[in-house]
Amino acid sequence: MLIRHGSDIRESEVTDKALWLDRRRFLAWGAAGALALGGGRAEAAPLTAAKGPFTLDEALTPRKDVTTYNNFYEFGPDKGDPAQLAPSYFKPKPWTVAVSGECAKPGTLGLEDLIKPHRLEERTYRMRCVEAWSMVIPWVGVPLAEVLKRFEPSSKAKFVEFTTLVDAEIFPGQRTRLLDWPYVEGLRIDEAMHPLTLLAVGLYGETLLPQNGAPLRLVVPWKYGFKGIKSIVSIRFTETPARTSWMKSAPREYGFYANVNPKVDHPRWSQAKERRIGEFLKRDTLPFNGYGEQVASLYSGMDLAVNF
Ligand SMILES: Nc1nc2c(c(=O)[nH]1)N[C@H]1C(S)=C(S)[C@@H](COP(=O)(O)O)O[C@H]1N2
Ligand SMILES: [Mo]
Repeated sequence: MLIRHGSDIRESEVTDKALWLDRRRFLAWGAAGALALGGGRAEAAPLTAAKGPFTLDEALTPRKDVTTYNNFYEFGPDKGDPAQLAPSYFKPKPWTVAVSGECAKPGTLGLEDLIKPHRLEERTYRMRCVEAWSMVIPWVGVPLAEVLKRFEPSSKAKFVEFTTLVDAEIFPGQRTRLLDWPYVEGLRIDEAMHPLTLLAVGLYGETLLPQNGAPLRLVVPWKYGFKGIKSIVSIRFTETPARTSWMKSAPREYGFYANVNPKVDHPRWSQAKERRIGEFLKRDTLPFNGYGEQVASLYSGMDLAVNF
């Protein structure tokens, strides 16, 4: 995050702006009819979800902030880029997810088939970005563990790797080399199977907007936000940890575990405090983002300053 390679980026932003204006004119003709498909929408559609466990006693971050202040480098490096560019670029399309690797029942499933066997839950979680700001977001989704179990991971499945779609037609940021696309993230298998880990399809009672990772994204509330990979098309069970995009981009700054930790500073800033979006005074950063009771045991015996 906050990595800009100077002239390179500025030039592409100029190009994008021109394309974007063109694209808006073009879309005025054809967008409306395409919105009914399930695989990612430019507009949110209502979802029915039961109240799940792990709710929070903290004020929700307004929907307006959750949907306009985003990190999604596939649309560009600035917080406003995703919400500004998504309506004209991101097109609804049939969405499939390939599940592969160390499991007995690999397969490629449509979004509906992946999610429909499960009961949608609403889960309100804190989200802490590594950049030291945070939100409280009412997600809608299914526990990742329930979905993964259907594919019968083998004893060799020690890790899970997730990949975002590559398609520069709908993700204009992928025309730049801001990151080494595709965006890749990973979890250890016990983290992936933890009951807090959510595969989200919505927020605030509606399907995800593109800027929040439509149609399917990961939410791991005790880790920094960059672990919550958006617009997932591949889930792979592996023996070794994924080489994640942020580790490739800045290995000394972003580790594989990325557990929220007030005692381990980012090399370029402190992690002791955070700014809750919409609040004026800073808050103390909570170990594991306040989920220590549920997850600290996953890391017993590990040095969290080394495994950051
Ligand atoms: N594919 C992809 N996923 C991503 C990102 C990204 O740039 N690309 N940014 C991450 C970061 S840094 C954060 S903080 C969260 C932000 O999620 P939100 O915009 O829905 O709040 O998404 C994460 N997932
Ligand atoms: Mo982030």
